[in-house]
Amino acid sequence: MKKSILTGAGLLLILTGCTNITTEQQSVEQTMESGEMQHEENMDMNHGDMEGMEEHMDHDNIPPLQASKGTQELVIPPLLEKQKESDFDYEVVAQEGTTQFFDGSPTNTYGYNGNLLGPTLQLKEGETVKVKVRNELNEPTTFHWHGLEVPGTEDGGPSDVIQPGESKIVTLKADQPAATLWYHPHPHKSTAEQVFKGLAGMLYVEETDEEAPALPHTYGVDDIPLIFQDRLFDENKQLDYKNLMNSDGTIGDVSLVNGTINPKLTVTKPLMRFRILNGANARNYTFRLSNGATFTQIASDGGLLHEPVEMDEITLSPSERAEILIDFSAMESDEPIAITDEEGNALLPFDLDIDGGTEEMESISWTDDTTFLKEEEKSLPVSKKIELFGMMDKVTINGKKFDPERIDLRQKKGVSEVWEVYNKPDEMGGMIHPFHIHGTQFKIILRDGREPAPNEQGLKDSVLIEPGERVRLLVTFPEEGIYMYHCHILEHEDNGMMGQVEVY
Ligand SMILES: [Cu+2]
Repeated sequence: MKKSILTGAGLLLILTGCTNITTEQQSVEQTMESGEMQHEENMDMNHGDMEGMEEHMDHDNIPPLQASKGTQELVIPPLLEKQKESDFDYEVVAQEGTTQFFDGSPTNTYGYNGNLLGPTLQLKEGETVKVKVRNELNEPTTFHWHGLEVPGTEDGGPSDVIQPGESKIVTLKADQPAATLWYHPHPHKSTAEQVFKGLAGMLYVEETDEEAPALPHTYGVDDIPLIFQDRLFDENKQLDYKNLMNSDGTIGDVSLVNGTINPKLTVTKPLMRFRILNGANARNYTFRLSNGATFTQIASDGGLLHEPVEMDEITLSPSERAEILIDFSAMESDEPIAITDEEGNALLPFDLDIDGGTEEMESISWTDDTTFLKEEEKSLPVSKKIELFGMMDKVTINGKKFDPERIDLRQKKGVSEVWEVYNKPDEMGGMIHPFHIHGTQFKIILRDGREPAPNEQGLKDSVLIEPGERVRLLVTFPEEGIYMYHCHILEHEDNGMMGQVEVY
């Protein structure tokens, strides 16, 4: 069978490619000191004296998303084309534009190389490219490559500001397994607004190993990016962030997929691969299929899972990704099928128009002889403790708010350490914080003392942490530099729920 695939050395390499483990007791102890909790001091929250509590979103009462009417074919972001005869390979321009979401009322939006969102940038595993980034906005921005393990100088964090009208060339080396990553702005205190207005794009690291599983990979045909976002529009159909924003995370009732309102997707192949990004500022999504069918998750944030996992739903917090396969061959074309949210609202209805094809779900499998985590990785001591706490503008990490002048943690390049991240509940129970670390793809060792679910046994750069939950991560930085770690509720990030780790 053409598509039959089994593992081989390629995948094994991917899954074991995780650096040398050295405990380095001395540096660990130093780190413990510098990362020490200070939560009881200045920033600890007393709800009695919190201002603006009434604005705090009741997180059990999230405004529901409107179901898609299925009136527009899903927009597939174009592939970013390589420059010819130029001293850089790609150009990404942040610019203003307008988008026609509603009849007769154009909405002012931001986009990369266009009006809304951005083109998909494809890098091959191991490839090095030069990307010219240019800021045509009327405000400063940065270009952050989320999930890409590049040196701190290329990472596009808040210190790497590109002023209006300016540009620079960054060098991106995709020295990591094939994965679905993304890019977005990261300017301090305006990330949420710039993403809300439309800045985000997909960044793929593409498989080059011929031994690797032969997954559907025809872009826009059987390999589809899906950027899920919710948006709130004002009465003039504008994304007036300053008036619409909620400091605890701006949540809207309008569902966009790849920037398309009321989308549907015409499916032409029996076996489809979807690369799902939760690109929302703050909303968590749980995705299901409307007909109750299962699907197969094949990848998490940083690449293929240890093995494919059959799922009937998947939850993604902001910035998390999942690649899934849906087998449409057994589904009736007259039965309505959609990707829904947890309320059953159809976010992406499918029209089946399958032209045949030979792909079979059964042929897509792989097994791996190695364990997801080695014994010596599991038994490493915790060397960095992170405590997430607060809500609205009172959010902190280890009792502190972001200070660009302060290095919070230090870690040696190539040395694995265990970060324990605790989401400290408050009197109201607390809320989910998606925790993201730049410059690394980590593994989840334990969730509250338990092994991670099979669909989290893969590389991750963002992790959903429930209130009261304690998550242990095996973190290794392959490059040097200063990297952010932060809550990926973008308003929390802008409110200072962010720290810096220096990798040396
Ligand atoms: Cu948060």
